[in-house]
Amino acid sequence: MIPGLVGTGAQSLADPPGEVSAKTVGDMVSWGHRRGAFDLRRPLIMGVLNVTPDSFSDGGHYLDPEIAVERAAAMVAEGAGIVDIGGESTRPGAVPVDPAEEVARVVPVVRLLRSRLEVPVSIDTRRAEVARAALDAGADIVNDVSALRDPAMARVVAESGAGLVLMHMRGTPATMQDDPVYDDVASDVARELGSRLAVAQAAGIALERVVVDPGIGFGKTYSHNLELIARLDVLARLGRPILLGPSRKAFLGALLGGAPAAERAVATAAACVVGWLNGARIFRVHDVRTVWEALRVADAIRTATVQTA
Ligand code: HH2
Repeated sequence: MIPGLVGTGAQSLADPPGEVSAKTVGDMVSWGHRRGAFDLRRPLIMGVLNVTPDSFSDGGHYLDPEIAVERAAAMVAEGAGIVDIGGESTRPGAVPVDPAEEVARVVPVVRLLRSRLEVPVSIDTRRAEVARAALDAGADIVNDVSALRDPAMARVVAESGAGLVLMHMRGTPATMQDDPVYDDVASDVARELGSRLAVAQAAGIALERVVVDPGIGFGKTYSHNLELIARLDVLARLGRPILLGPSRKAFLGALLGGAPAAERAVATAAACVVGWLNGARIFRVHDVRTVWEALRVADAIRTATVQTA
């Protein structure tokens, strides 16, 4: 971690698209949260810990808080710098979970994890009351796949000083894969995320604490997902670090001729490496060791190129 934060945040939405300025690049190598800031000059891995019965690739594995915290410790040992705890599946077609049930799933895990490990914890939720309960139990970051759609969420984040992930999604998990259409997927996603950044800023959330995420698989066709990873430079113009979550998702299975979710780790690593080369800084993944190894090599090669160029 590096002390202090740099810069003030996003380019204005009125700014013409163009090169990312040197100042903006400075803004994109740090991400503040409740207990410090991440140094994003190196790839940062967010390990996925789903405490749900029905998540698409690991549902039902970590319902017992002791087992969940063991899994968190293993991911930290493998290279995770954040553990992301989720109590509601947002897979395509998922039915919303009652907020009280979501709180009952996540809070004991956040509390136990916080008592055992130093690693920053994010809470993956769309609901302000779940975020508040998790922050009270010791979480540091709110990962909101609906980008502040709950009207009370922005205040919870602003008041707590939590870090925030603003993810792009069209519609809801129940409907998002019903024929998603964009004029230009990269520009449309960037513009829509830009307006959510403005909402965050208007609510008093310091932009140094916010990162943006194109929402791989959330209201996107397989080719939209590929194009978004290929064109992350368009998203980078928002001036905030980019988080990428391709982990084990269906577009990878399709590319591999129908490989099941548990056999998509190398494909996930490939997507993360290209994402890193294209400007993503934080990677939300299940297969931490595989992705960490791939990013370690990619980063070493990229750094060598920069030094000898
Ligand atoms: N993807 C999922 C959940 N949360 N958060 C961010 N910021 N970015 C993502 O791409 C993202 C996310 C879906 O994956 P998973 O948690 O493994 O599945 P499920 O929603 O079925 O629990």
